[in-house]
Amino acid sequence: MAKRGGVSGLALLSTNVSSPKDFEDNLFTPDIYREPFASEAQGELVGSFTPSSLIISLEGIQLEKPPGDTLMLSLTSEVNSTPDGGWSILPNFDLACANEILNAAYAVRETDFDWQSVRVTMFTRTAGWKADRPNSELPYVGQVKVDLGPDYANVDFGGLARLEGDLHVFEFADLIPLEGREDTVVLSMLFVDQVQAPFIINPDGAYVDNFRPTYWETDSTWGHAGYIIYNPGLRLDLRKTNHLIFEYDLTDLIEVYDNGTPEDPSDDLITFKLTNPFPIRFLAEQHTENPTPPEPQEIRDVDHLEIGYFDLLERVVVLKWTNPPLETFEQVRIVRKEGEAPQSLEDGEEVYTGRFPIFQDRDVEEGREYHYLVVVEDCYRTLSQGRRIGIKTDPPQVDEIRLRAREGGGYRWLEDTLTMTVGEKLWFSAIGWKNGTSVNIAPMWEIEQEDGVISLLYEQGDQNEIMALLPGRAVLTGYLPESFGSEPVSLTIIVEE
Ligand SMILES: [Ca+2]
Repeated sequence: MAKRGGVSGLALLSTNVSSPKDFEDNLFTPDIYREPFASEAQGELVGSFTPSSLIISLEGIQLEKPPGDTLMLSLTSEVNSTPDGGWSILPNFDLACANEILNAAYAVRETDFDWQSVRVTMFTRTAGWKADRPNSELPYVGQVKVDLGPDYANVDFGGLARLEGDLHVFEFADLIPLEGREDTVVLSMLFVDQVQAPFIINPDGAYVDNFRPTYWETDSTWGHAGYIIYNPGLRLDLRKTNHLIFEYDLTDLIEVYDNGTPEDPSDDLITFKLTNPFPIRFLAEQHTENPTPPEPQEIRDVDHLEIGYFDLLERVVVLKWTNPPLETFEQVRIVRKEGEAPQSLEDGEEVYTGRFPIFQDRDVEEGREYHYLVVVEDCYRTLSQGRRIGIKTDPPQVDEIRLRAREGGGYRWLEDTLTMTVGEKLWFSAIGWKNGTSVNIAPMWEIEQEDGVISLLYEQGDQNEIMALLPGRAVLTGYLPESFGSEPVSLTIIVEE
């Protein structure tokens, strides 16, 4: 998905590039930057560095065309909280050497080859939460690792960096030379056919209300917090080229300026390169096999290994990690053992082999202790030492189930009695409460009624829709497994003519 110094996953591909045009030259001018870069008071450029890692959690890549036809390329992994979906577990990619390519062949339908927009959204900051209890989300990553050499051995750039061996580790967001980076965690890049010159909607990273991502869209506006950057010149013809390449050129991406004091490195300023902080391109190419394997490299383990336990529509343990940035990376292998950590690939049951940096283990039961060994294998069959992680599948604990429905721009709680009229529909959601904080839950739903007064869309889920069918009275009950510790919740529904 990216390249570093010209060597990348692109080496695996032919040179049959169909798009896009060059666009970088006039995108970023100093006047849109934060100080001191806006007034060009950063001093002299004293060094350019190529990061060894640039790690992001990818929210998604979407193809779009008029009129509002959208295709989400499935690069996320979902934990279902209704029968129709749930929330996403976002995969991490190290763009220094992510050799995943998007197989866009399934984006091709009969007489339907042209896509006029690509949107990519990524997280630029490591999120503050951890999966510290069941049914809570796994953290996001936005991180840059770079070797700045001995001159900066003890420089932390005003607390922005921490040291990991010889590497300086930064939050991705802290290197963006735009305003608002302290609070901005999301970056969206759009490549749109109708755009003639690149532009940024909100260089301060502010929340954009009623945002229309593409010009032809009429009714699907949405809000968006974070930077939104438009680039021109993309029309993908997927008749001959069925792989999308998301290329992030990391060469000399990190710049250091002397801040007007060349004798003192401790106050130097560090930033993504000011000529273009986001050298991202999309290419559509035809995949070909590479006849020559890369040179052997020292094997490395996965990074950012996380684990979570979910008990919503089904019980599942989710493992998430970042693949190491190795040209020789082949796959990750995972073995599982109950009660104690596996010592080798032979010590337990092999449950996963693959490149995608998320594994969902659905073969799990409540109240057990599962341990996993996560091993990297390269194309020479060399194995890493492996990293171990474990989890206890204790059920989520809930004091109370609460129901709420959207109303205006906010919510109203649904308590005791709800009055509806025949033909009305109402979306509602269920939230677990434990010690004053919310817990994600997917209750089972039952209706007590004489005739078909109401019906429900789902038998289970954290969201649901009530349809009022006939005048009368019904009682809706939502309940969780006994092990969650919660009483059922009931709502009386009166349907009027
Ligand atoms: Ca200086």
